[in-house]
Amino acid sequence: MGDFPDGFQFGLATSAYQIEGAAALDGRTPSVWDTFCRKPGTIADGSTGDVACDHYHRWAEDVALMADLGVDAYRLSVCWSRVQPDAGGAPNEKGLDFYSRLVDALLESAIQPVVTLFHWDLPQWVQDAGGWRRRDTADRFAEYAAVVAARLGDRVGTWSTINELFEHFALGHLTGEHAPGLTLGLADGLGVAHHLLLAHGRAVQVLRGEVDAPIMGITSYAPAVPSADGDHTAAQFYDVLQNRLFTEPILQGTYPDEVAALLAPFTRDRDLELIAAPLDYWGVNYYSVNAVRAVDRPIPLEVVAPAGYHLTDSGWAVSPSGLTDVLVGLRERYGEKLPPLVVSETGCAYADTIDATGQCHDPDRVTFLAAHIDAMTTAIRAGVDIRGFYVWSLLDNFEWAQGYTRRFGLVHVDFSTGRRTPKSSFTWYQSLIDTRS
Ligand code: IFM
Repeated sequence: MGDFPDGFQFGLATSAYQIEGAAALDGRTPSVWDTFCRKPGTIADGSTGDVACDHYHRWAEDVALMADLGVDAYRLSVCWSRVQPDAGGAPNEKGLDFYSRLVDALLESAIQPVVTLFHWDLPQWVQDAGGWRRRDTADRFAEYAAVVAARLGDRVGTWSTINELFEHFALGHLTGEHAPGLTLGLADGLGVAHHLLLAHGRAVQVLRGEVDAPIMGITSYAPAVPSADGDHTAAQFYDVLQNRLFTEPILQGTYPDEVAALLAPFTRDRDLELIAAPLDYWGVNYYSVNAVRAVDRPIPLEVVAPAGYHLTDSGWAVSPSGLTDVLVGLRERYGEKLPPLVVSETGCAYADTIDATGQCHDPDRVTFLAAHIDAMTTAIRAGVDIRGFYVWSLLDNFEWAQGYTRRFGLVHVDFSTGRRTPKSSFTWYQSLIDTRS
């Protein structure tokens, strides 16, 4: 088996709004992110995803890059408003054609397509009807899942429902840092959390009926440490919100005690049964450890960088051992209920530039990835069943509220020309995949 179990998959991840561009082409209508980016002060560099990496036009070049890299799998997301542009929900064939071509090209290059149905770009028409505050948005999501599954279901290798429910819930609906920019209190905001979970459950139900491929849930984890002595309660509550609020209902059909009463008004009979439908893989997105401090605001805590760590350009603390802790901790907490794991995202932002010889050297990213792969193999040796590792991301891309100011790619993108330049981390990952050690 070498350092990795047989069949272990190395991959890459991206998402639709962050790379596609072509925001008004072939019938696509705005998502909440198109709307949000247009509000002054929301995005650090005032940018939008209108063009992004122009992947909608350059997808063949991007697939060729991945083929050259040698990855086993590629995690992409589908843009809902490309597929169902209007409230009627009628499928948009041109939008579906794009993903169909992409999936075919991946398969021709022996790269398994891993398709996430929703990576935060809710159609504006769904938001206008109430978005995730409404329970029946889960029904709209199930209808959308059925449309995508009917078109791609014969070729997608693995399906995933919603990327990082916590971030979409918290940044989009509590703090307002992400689209749709809402600042709901916790009592209302937890309704959003429940409806996202319902949408996940409904999509799993639809996919089980339509496709014969494995399904993966994907959430993010960050160990939470108190920023100072008085912050223990805040850190514990943050741990509930990020690390348990979404995981416990999906994996064991219960809400954490700390928030169960607040969720009761939204929860109907059999909801939790639906949400806890069995999965084939559990995706772990991991970037850092967080320090948490108590603040006197409606959401009474905030995340800060912990002292004593190297920070990436995002200000996130680099802690490979935190990944081992998360992976081993999941196995310890959920035991038999935990499906095989996949590290479905990790990566780092650094200010990578093209040098005078036209090269892009990113030694900090190589160090980061090597250390995190090492941390994952420590968990494998401790007996955790881990089946894959996906780097975030193939390309430098639109990093949400940070716009184009954070570069996460193995491939540098010149956003004025679209030109792609593989970085030294690309060559390093290529060699790792080739030698599998
Ligand atoms: O860019 C994001 C991605 O969309 C979700 N996971 C974290 C990445 C880095 O912030």
